[in-house]
Amino acid sequence: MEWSDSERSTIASVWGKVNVNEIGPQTLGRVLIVYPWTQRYFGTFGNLSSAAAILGNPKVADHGKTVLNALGKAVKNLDDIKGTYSQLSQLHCNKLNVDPDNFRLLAECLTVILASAMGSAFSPAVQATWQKFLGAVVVALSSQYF
Ligand code: HNI
Repeated sequence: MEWSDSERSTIASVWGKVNVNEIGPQTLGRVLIVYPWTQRYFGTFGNLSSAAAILGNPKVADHGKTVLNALGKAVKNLDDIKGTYSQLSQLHCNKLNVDPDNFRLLAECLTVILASAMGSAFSPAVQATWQKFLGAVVVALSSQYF
């Protein structure tokens, strides 16, 4: 994947506006609410019985932060996202048995949350670059499945 200087600075600038401790929990919570079948992977997380329970669940919040912190590694390694996520891809495939289609769903929910948090700063041009970035993340996380 090639990145222009302007794409690099857009991705860095979006990431600079992300508060991992807020956006992480909101994103994972959104995934679990909008796509309830994803709850099957989080059987040890306790009460996921309603939207309010999910958004108030401290394990969901903690894990949302973990996921977003891991996304930060891709932001800092744009030239080797695949290598950066090689082990994480293996883990999700072999140990966690997460269907890789779910990575796309999480990326989609993150975009919705960012659009809402950033307002007009999340312009169509910014979104286009951000989607390209998330697309590369999804491909990298899926890379060890095949
Ligand atoms: Ni994911 C664990 C990163 C998407 C289900 N996941 C992790 C860990 C990281 C991580 C980091 C902790 C690994 C470790 O313990 O060494 N996950 C990411 C990233 C994305 C992602 C960067 C997408 C951008 N994970 C998803 C999705 C699902 C998912 C979409 C399921 C719907 N992940 C899990 C599960 C675990 C997990 C389940 C284990 C959680 C636990 O603590 O039991």
